[in-house]
Amino acid sequence: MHEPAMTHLAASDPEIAGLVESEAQRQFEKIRLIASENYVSTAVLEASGSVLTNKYSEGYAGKRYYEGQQFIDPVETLAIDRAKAVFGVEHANVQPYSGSPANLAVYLAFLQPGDAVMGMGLPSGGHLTHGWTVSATGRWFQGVRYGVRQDTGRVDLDEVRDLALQHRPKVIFCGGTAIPRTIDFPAFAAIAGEIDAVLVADISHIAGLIAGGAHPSPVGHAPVITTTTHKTLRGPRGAMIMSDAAHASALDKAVFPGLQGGPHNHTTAAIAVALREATTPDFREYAHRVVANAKALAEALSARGFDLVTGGTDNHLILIDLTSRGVAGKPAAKALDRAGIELNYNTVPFDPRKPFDPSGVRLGTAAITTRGLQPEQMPTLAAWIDEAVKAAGDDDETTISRIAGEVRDLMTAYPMSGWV
Ligand code: DSN
Repeated sequence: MHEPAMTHLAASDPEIAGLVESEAQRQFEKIRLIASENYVSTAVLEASGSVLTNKYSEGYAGKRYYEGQQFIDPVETLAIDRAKAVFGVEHANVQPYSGSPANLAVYLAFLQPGDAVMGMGLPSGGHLTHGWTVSATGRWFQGVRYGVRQDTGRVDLDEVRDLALQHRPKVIFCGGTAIPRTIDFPAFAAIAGEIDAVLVADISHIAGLIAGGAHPSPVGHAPVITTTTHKTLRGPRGAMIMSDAAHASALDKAVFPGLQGGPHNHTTAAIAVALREATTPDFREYAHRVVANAKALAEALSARGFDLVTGGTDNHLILIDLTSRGVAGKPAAKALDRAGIELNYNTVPFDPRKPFDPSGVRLGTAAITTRGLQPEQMPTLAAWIDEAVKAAGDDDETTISRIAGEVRDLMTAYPMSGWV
């Protein structure tokens, strides 16, 4: 059952309580390979569900537009100080509601509508808010998009430099949502330096790996860093913007009053708790095991003939091109979900199919590592994925149900925060 227990919710709204309870059980029983998801600690859950949700506090510590900030100011200050210590930055803003608003604040701070902004194209692994066509960032700004090399699946830094020199964007984003390889922050910084652009490292996916020393840090290369707090960093749904001192004021003004009203104080407290957890030796070990699990899973999938974009992974994320298996990403993802293995269908670079029915699936090991799975278990996961993808092509529901039972047997042996 859900922990903390939801006795009041069950009494006042059994319908919602029942759905929350069922979702908690679903999370407990499944192998969660969605690369952007994780399980927070019970301490983070408690902070998220606290009375801090009742308080308005537009402004910043010591300069608010509402009274009664005696305890909110220290909560936000602790979150800021911990972010600065964990990532080694001069400034942190912990108020953005999520990753997209954090990135929008960057536009407001440094660009005028119509200005050029450069980021990785969505089909290559970038994010909507890095100037992609359908996003406000691509409609109101001139989006310049770099991709990956067709032969390697990796960022083509020569193309990045050529496009930068040609379009002279004021802001360059590096990072994205489906990048299985280490981001070369110094190389991006050198290109941004040539045209005097602000380099923004969106580390949403890899923030926990950076905090735990399992991925190089952008600090010292990117003067502005945006991140969500709920992926590998294992905090609540939220975001932060970090920067050098020179960009602090522009970014703070862009977040409030530029884009947002009152910060979500319960989320700020939960971010502070997660950042404290990220300083522990356990978290360091966790970050390295996330990568070890991803490498072991990538190896086991390759051995079974799966085509991995870039041939493997350096981080928590694996992108599979299913073209050679004769099954598209969406039916494969749906069959895997029925088999108890949760992931998302995803475009692969140069995908001839549409984003809503693409050729690939995306996997990540942050959540299963939190549950305690180890590299030795990855061949078993790869075998289940292999069987389920085959079964998807053969409409073989018997195999899918058998795997679902085996997955449940495995996962219910591993504790989950939020479930007892
Ligand atoms: N939805 C996030 C992800 O899954 O990577 C990006 O916004």
